[in-house]
Amino acid sequence: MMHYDRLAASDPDVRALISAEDERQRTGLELIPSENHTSPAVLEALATTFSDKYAEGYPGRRYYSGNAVADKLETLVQDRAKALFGVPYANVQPYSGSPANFAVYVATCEPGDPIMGLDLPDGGHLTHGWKFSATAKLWTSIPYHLKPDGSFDFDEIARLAKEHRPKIIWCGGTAVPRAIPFAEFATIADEVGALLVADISHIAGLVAGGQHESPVAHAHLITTTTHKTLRGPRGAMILVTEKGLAKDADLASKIDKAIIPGLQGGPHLNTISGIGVALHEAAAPEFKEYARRVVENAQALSSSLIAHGFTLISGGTDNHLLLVDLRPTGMGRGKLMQDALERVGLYANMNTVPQDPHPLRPSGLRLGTPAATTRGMGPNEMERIAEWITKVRDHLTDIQVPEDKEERKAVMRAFSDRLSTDTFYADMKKDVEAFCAGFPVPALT
Ligand code: DSN
Repeated sequence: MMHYDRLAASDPDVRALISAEDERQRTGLELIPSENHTSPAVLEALATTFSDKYAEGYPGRRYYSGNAVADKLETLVQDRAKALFGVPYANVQPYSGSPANFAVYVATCEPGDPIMGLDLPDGGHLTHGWKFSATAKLWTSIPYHLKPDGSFDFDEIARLAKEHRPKIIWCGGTAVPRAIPFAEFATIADEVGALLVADISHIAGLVAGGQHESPVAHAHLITTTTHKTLRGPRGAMILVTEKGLAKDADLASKIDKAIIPGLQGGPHLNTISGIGVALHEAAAPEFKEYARRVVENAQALSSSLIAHGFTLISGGTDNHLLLVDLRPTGMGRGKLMQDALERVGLYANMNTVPQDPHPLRPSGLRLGTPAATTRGMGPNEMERIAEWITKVRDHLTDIQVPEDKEERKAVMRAFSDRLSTDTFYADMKKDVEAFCAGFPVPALT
């Protein structure tokens, strides 16, 4: 448990908000698949004097003095990343996933070049060329899709790749419950001369823990955030594979230059030290067991929800996340479920379902098990969670989300009022709190 005595004396307002967030996390349950709880060691590494230091450049070639220690730190973290993922090069400076993905474009594309990625409503990321992202304004985005059964439509991907000859094909996403078939993507990318970039932000911890195939043999570049299944601080890395260097011997140097001076200034050394701690933890044998249990729990949660009558995109999961299709009970119900679950302390997020016509009022609910597994929960707890989600769904059956904007606003206002007055939610919140007390958040013990 961190005590923050000096912070409390200096700034009671911020201290109080940190306490409130600690309390929210302790008494509720993070089911958002992109979230996790870091170890106390990772959190301690974030709050150090490394936060005070500028280190623009790379080890041995900085633009500021006083970086002998920073050089050792960054080299250590690069080496850990290379060893964990089996790659010859790692850049550990990206501030987060979107800047990492932008750096890949800047390093490898000219403005306007064609690029391909999974369409956002089908589970792709904003930076894979979503039409409202700058990536689709600066480059020519050709989105590909999932089939109705939730699998990748490789006929479409191959057809679009041959037609448009993209510079980059992204594989990976933010709401893909099934394994990414890297070899199939590589066959298509190689045929058209594209760079295959695997964005493994969601599954990096599963790759490190042996629960998902590694993209290393297939992709030229790999990007990943460090705070999802990998359980580190918020940050990101770009990895270049042997295959990438064989295609372009300058690829690593192009990535370095895209990060700085291309897009970023000084790296956040405290974050880099936290990433180093997380990589060290992910290399330990216990992490393999953690990754195995994340998937086991996601599959247990899937089976329980299906048994309670829910429909899942693709019918289940191979990884840490599941995507509930709420359309059988009405369109646009993602926010209803998200807000009702939040009210009882279960944090999930509304999400589009494949080809969802309304990304801003989506019809899916995204759930994941990385954080619950970190707290020590197992399949029995997943059954309990599925029961609560089912009760919330059944309690909402009298509400439908209207197409008309004004009617919809009125319905959502009434729903919001009901969340604060209906004792159903207050009672369930107490049950969730009692349940969570048995599964401490590691940094809060
Ligand atoms: N926001 C991340 C997620 O929740 O998946 C992706 O950037």
